[in-house]
Amino acid sequence: MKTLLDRPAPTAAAALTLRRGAVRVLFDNWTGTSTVPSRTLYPHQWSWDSAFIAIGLRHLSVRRAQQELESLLAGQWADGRIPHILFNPALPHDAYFPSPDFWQSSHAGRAAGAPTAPESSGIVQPPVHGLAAWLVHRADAGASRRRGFLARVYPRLAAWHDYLLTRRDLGGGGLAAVVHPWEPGMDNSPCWDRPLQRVAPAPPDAFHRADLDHGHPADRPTDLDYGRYVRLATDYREAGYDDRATRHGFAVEDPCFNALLIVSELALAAMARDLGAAAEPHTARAEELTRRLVGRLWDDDAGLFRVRDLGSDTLVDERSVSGLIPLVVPHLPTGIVGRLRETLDGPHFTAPATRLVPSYDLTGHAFAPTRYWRGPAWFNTAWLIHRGLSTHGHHEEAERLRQGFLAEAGRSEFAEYVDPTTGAARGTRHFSWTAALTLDLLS
Ligand code: 9WN
Repeated sequence: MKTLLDRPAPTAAAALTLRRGAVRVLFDNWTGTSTVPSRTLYPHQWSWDSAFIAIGLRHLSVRRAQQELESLLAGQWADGRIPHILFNPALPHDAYFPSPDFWQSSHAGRAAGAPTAPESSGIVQPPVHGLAAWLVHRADAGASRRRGFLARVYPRLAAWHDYLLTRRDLGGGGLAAVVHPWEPGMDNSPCWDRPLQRVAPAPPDAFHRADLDHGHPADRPTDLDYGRYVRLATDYREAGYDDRATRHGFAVEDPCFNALLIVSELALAAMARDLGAAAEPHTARAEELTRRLVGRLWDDDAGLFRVRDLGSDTLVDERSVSGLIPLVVPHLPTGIVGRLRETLDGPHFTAPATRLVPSYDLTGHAFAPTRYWRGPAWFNTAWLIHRGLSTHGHHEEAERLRQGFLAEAGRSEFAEYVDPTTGAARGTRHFSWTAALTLDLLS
């Protein structure tokens, strides 16, 4: 019997239509200096979105891809952090919540070295930027060298990693911690439920959710989630975004975040080599981080990496796609690669209606097929797992995932995510990283 898994790769004509559609999304969402994730739901510049977008843009215009990353780096704080949002000053404050009035980066963040402009949030997102910058450089290394691209971005990216590995080593175990559910980029993952129980939510009348003007409430986090997001961000802001002074109500070590740090650290090694600088400190750091990742987060019985809750210093008993993304780390022990592949193909992550990977365990108690990071399948995580499978030589599986990605991206009009049980498109459409990573997988 033929199954969905046997669907053929797109024909040349279908690939051309897909490519045109993806290019259109990226043109429409380009502001002149960077790309918004979505014109409606996310009208500013987001950190890890820009990294994924640059990876796709390099196939259209290397210059534009460089600009995407460099406009983000222009918002870097003196302590090295790259904020998760840079705000477009031309938009009204109620275009997105929380707005610059809430974050107050240019006043409250002064001590941590926030620039006076652009206004930004004070939290961060996963460090995909090193990888993105290296891929953008390699797309046209000659032009990149002539323009001094690496020479400009390398020190900034090195400062970013230094921030994460010093100020954010809150567990003292050599991994970077995240201090807000927005930081790992998987906002309402069930992995945060337990640690978030310790956080008293801000009262509902303390904020107005602009996301519900554009997104369906069933697809989005709940008001209770938002109450906790607001409380945590307010506490951080009130402590001047100082990681030492803040009593972080939420602090976890996330596998995806740290895996991306390792991959980006290896990209810094490659950049250093290209610039005639020493690569060894970066490769040594990547090796050490890989050891720490395995030592602190690997769960051999479950066959995936777990989140470590620093509040109780225990692993969280939930299976999330975040725990599969370390496949992207090149020097992972072979036994772990094998176990991750089994988990990917097993009942927790084999989605019946798509070849993508659900964000959360299909059999898990909190699985919700349409609610954001509690089940839906996302395209950036599929791209990372595709990269991981290819890195470890699993080319057939990588190709199946690539075909699934392209089929779903086209069918869903470049949706933000899809319901893994039906394949229905959810969230916003014409979402930039879905389009950008489509271009990358078509190239
Ligand atoms: C909060 C922009 C971002 C992504 C995140 C995704 C979502 C924001 C929100 O959108 O988060 O940062 O308002 O829900 O969870 O991964 O970077 O696309």
